[in-house]
Amino acid sequence: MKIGFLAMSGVRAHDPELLKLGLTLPGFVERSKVIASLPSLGLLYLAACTPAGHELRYFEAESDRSEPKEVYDCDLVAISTFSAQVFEAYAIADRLRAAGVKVAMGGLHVTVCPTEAAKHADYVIVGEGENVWPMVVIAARRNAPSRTFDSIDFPLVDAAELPVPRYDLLDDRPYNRFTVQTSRGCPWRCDFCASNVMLGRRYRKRPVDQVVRDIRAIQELSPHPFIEFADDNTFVDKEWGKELCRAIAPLKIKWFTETDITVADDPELLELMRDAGCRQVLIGLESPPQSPLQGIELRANAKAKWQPRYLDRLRRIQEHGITVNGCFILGLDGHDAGIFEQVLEFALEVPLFDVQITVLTPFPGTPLYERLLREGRIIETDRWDLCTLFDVNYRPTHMSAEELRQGMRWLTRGLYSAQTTQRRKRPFFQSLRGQKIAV
Ligand code: B12
Ligand code: SF4
Repeated sequence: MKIGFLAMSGVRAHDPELLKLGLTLPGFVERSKVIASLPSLGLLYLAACTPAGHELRYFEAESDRSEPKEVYDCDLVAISTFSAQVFEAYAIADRLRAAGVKVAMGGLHVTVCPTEAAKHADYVIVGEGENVWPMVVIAARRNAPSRTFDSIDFPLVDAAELPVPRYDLLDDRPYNRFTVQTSRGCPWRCDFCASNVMLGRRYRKRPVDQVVRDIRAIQELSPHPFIEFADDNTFVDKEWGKELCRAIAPLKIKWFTETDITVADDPELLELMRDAGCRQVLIGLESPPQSPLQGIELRANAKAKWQPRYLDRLRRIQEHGITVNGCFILGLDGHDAGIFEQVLEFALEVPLFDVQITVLTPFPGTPLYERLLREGRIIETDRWDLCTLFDVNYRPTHMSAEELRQGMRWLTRGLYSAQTTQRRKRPFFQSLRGQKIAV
């Protein structure tokens, strides 16, 4: 069979004023350009797990979000879904099926909404795909009737047995960054989190030599790649993290990852990260004031416990020559209209090299979504296209939805103007003078 893997990249947002701001503010535009061009790691893993004897092609949806016409030459097309793009994905799936192409859909969104997805796909896959995908390919080849496959009925994906993702299928597309996974899942459980933790399997780390193997495979295609680790939380296990840094240091790559703030508690780890090429860590701080953090991490109230030492921990990371991208969620329960100024002040006080602001987003399948639904606080149900992290679709507790939208725009202007961006970034560069690090 000819099998196509169709990725739907790019960023999504609906708020017209925010979009307008995004097109003009320097800090905002830089990050959007960087992330908009990441390939789909999930699909590259599936390609690597495809039984032999099939012809494989990787496609990106066009910039107008339509499917490239070559995809109609395939017998089976795999589509990966996030909530924000799922309606676009369903429309493409409907067109492909009408033309006689079989469609398989998986990913974070259909994992939590499989019944909805079954109206648009021949095969729906719940959870991690690697062990299920070969059965889907066999089903398609036999023309087996439509069905849903649940990864829970298959062995747990062994993190030590993952193949090299088929980066080679990316051909000579102009990607400026590549993704690699060093771990899957996260031991914490924040009520709003819609990351890989949604796939329902436990936290697993990969053997470091296999991470090295995957990076080397990328270097064969692109000698000086910038790597984004597509992990939920890389440095949960500090000793394994040190092993990882020692192993990747000789590869001379630059990389970025997502981790929690406890990474700051181990100076030896920070040194090893810097020497191994870590340029930035993205950390979910969520809220400068502590009380809105109470209870949002459901296992040990970890986020509220970490908050009192935010300032010194963030400074320590940046003093080690690693920039921090601090993420804040606006509109948590308890946030009032003062939160926008508090975030701006905090970002300048650290000062944070990069900042990401998003609005609280009830992704389907999360405890947050269930709670807001119960409390009658979702404004429009089933509007998955609004799950962009930038569009407000719920009623906050201490301000109106409109105040939250306005505040988001105000803070966007405040944080990303040329002047504030310079105030946030310059101290980092100044502190590097005399040190051996180049960013
Ligand atoms: C890299 C990334 C991107 C890349 C995606 C590139 C691409 N073409 O896929 C870019 C930068 C484009 C991106 C964009 C967006 N992203 Co993003 N992104 C991530 C990130 C950091 C890593 C994802 C990843 O690579 N995971 C690793 C792979 C191996 O896992 P996976 O994709 O889930 O695939 C596995 C299974 O799901 C399954 N599977 C997946 N697809 C399929 C298909 C079939 C047929 C089968 C059988 C199985 C299967 O098998 C795979 C292997 O086990 C995550 C955060 C995180 N740490 O996870 C956020 C994340 C996925 N993004 C998120 C969001 C919100 C967005 C945006 C809406 C942001 C915006 N406003 O624009 C857009 C979405 C628009 C779009 N184009 O889809 C949310 C999604 C939440 C949700 N449930 O929908 C996440 C979880 C971040 C977060 N915590 O909020 N993102
Ligand atoms: S620490 Fe991050 S990845 Fe882990 S559950 Fe919380 S938000 Fe999700």
